[in-house]
This record gives sequence, C-alpha cells and structure tokens, in this order.
Amino acid sequence: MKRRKFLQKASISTLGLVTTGNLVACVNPTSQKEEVLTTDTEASVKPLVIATWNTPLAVSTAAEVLEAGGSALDAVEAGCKIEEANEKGQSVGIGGLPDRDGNVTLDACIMNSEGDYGAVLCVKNIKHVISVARKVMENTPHVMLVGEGAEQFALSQGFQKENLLTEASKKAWEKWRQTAKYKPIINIENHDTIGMLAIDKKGNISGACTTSGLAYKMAGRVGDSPIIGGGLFVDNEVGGAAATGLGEEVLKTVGSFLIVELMRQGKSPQEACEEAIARIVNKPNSDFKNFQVGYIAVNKKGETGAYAIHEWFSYNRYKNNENKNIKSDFILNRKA
Ligand code: SD4
Repeated sequence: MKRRKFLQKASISTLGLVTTGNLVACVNPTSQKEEVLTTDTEASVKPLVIATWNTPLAVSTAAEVLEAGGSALDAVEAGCKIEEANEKGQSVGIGGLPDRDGNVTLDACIMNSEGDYGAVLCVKNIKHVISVARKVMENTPHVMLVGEGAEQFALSQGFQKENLLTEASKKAWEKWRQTAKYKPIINIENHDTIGMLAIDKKGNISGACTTSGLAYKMAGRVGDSPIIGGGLFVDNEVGGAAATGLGEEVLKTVGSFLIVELMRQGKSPQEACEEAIARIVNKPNSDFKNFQVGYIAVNKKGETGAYAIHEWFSYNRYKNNENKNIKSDFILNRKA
C-alpha cells in the first residue's frame, strides 16, 4: 500500500475516527425538505446568506442582522453562534462530540471583507469560539491562537469558561470507547459543522466557520475549518467559499481558496465547487467512496453554488426574503 493511502486510511479508520455530523453512508435525513438545485444565476442579490447543512435558524438569524442594515461580519458571527449554543448539534460548540480522550475541542475562523482573518484552534471550555476568533482578528496582532493560549485570551476578553461535554455526547463517547473502531461514516445527520457566507446591503462579503471537528479525533488534531483557504476563504472582490466534511482532504487541496480563485478566473460558484470536489476525487488512490466533502460558494453578484462527493449534503440559503434548504448535487451522481 502506498504511503499516502496508508496515512489516509489510518486517519479515518485505524484511528477509529468518524466525522461528527456528516460522515455515514448516505442516510436520507427525512427532516430535510429537499430540492435538487444548486445554482442560482440571478445577479446582484443582496442581502444574502448561505450556510452548510440544514441550518435554518442560523441563516435566519444572520439574515435579520443584514435586513436591519448590519454588516456581513456581524451577520456570520451571529448566525454561527446559534449553532454553537445548540446543545443538540454534536459537531459544533457545546454538545460537540469529544476527542478520543473525552475532551471537546473547538476550531473556528472568521474573515471580513477587508481580507482580515482570525482563528482559534483546539480550544476547550469556551462555547462561542467564533466570537473569540473575531477578537483575535480585531484585538491582537496575530491571526491564530491555539489551545491554552487561545483559552487564556478568551478569558481575558470576558468569555466564560463552561463544560462543553453534555451528557448525550459523553454517553456517545463512552459507547465508542467500548470498541473504538468505527468505520468511516459519510452523512450522519442534517446538521453539522457550519460554514457561513453573507453579503450585506452594501455588497460586502464576510464568512465564518465553526466546528468541534471529527468525533473521537486524536488529541490535538485540527481540521480544515479554522484554516484560511481550507475551511473558509473570502475575497470581497470575487466571493467566498466554505467547506464541510473530512478536513484532511479539504486541506490537502486548499479547497476554499481554490474555489475563490476559480471564480476569479471566471467560473461560476457551481463550476468552481465542482472542480474543487473533482480535485479530491481525481487524486491517484483517492479513497473518496469512504468520506464526504461538501462545498458552498457565493460570488459578488450573489450567485451561489454547492457540490459534494456523496448525496445528502445540503445548504440553507436566504435570498429575497426566503430562507430555504437546498439539496446539493454530488459527484457520485455522475460517476454512478
Ligand atoms: C473537520 N471539516 O474538522 C471538519 C469536520 C466537519 O462535518 O465538517 N464535520 O475536518
């Protein structure tokens, strides 16, 4: 077995990892209202919000900020906080599934329309890491803070320490420990790591991404979500993109940056998402049948796109006073 293949397999199966929200084989989350449509070609739509997965409340919260004249930055922060505070969501914020040692560690990043970026990685005990990431961007000379240092910084900024491991997530972890051997899982539920992009009434774009990462990950593991160009990228001249799914694969192809650069070269958000998924799938020895990656993107005109490897990726979009969940097309649909 080639080294790359071995490491890939090790990262998702030998180590017993599963992704928290979006990784078991193509289960149809019946609660979603699906509509097979991924591209919106209407020009210059604003305000506009899109977010990964079935996240209606997060998107409507962001939309309210925008409709009231707020900035895209305020909107994406407010939207992401909804999922971070939702204890039932086991892949973001409080209630997130822990690492294999039982510690919940969170990753988040945010980008504004000026091209500034802030991130926190592997943070314990603080629920609203998206807001801490924003403070890193605005109140420090740095762009990333990790672990203990990030937690200390959050406390210094007035954030409260709290236990993020809920009873439900603790039970799930204890059950996992009995075997510590889950197979790679593709789509678990309809609500997951949230990547969000917004265009405000002035036409400015910002984005945010927040997650508890892979369930039962190795201690210290960080995925794509808090990494600029991986889980998120925004260029106010062009558009933005965000990712969900197996972060290692997103990082190796710098997925969100790739999508924005493809849009800069003239591709639509849909075409750019499709090419970024193809980059992953077409790698030699790609094990793509065993993992999920999904992308969303928006361009300056307010055209949107989404694409995934497997079925049952979806995103919520607020546009023209309507907030709806849209099922993404997926590459296995064409390869089948
Ligand atoms: C990660 N991309 O940490 C995240 C996980 C994710 O649904 O999106 N889960 O790799």
